[in-house]
Amino acid sequence: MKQSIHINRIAVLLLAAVLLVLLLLGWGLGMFADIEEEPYVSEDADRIVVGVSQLGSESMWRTANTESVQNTFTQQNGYFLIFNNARQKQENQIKAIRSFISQRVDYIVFSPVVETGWETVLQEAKEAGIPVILMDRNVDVEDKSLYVTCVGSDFVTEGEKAGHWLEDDLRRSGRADEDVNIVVLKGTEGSSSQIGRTRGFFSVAQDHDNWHILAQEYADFTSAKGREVMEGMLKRYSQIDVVVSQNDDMTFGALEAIGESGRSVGVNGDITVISVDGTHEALAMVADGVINVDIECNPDQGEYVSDVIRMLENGEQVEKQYYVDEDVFTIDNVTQDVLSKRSY
Ligand code: GYE
Repeated sequence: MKQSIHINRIAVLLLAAVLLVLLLLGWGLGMFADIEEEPYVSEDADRIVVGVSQLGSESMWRTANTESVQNTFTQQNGYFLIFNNARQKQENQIKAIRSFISQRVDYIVFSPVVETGWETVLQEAKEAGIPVILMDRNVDVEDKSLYVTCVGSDFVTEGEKAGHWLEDDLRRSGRADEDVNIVVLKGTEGSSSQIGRTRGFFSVAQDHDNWHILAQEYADFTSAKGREVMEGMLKRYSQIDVVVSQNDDMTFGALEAIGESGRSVGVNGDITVISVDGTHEALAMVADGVINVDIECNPDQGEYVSDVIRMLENGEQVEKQYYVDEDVFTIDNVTQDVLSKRSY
């Protein structure tokens, strides 16, 4: 009797020991799975894994750009998308890119919030053998081999288009030789779109001695900041003839500020409004004569990036820069058809 109790106890202890070993083993395997960081590998082995670092969600344009990425890099199209929103912080983008490298994605796509400061992390991607595709904005690096290609807009041309439209408009209205007071709302400091649009517009402005740039200030591509900056300008300058706003969201904010100041805008108003992007809401205002001109910036870049990836997959040579198609919209060409087709 005594002996059988003893044997039972040994059996229970043995069972407990076996269970403990099994438990530790399972935990250990789980840990290794974490270290490997490859949750997608087994089910998604033949999909192309793309890590996308989006810079933020500051504007309607950006929302449309994000949607374009998310609608393109889908399972049905053969992709596995890892998406990260950096909320306007370069350090968050660097972190996201490092995590893409450690997950060994097939491609890194990113929209750099500013142009400078990318060498180290891009070098890390290069050493890991992961091709980097820039989307929307560019980087300022000496070693161009740090990225494969850039798909985006020709920002200098956009700025020039704004300047040339103003030249034509002043000529048409017989004011080509009159003094013109201009204020400029600039996007995120140090971003390609801000730098290029400023350069383009100023290259035209410098040919006109009668164009006076009263002020040029950063308003971060947001409506709230556009409103704040415009309010300040309206307080400082009693005679503003033209507002050049580097995106639609800043324009919306500026229009609120101008409205409150009692001044009128647009085709029949005191202040000429030049905007950039061409979102649905802004084009509706162009059609209503509130915004004089909107220089289109095309956010539908997902497909373009996907085309580049397909070319790389086929071993084809790609160009260093691809520009998307873009138009200029005034009251003369924003038709109902244009408005109904504009999805963003
Ligand atoms: O115009 C603006 C956005 O870089 C082209 O960034 C992009 C710009 C766009 O927030 O609305």
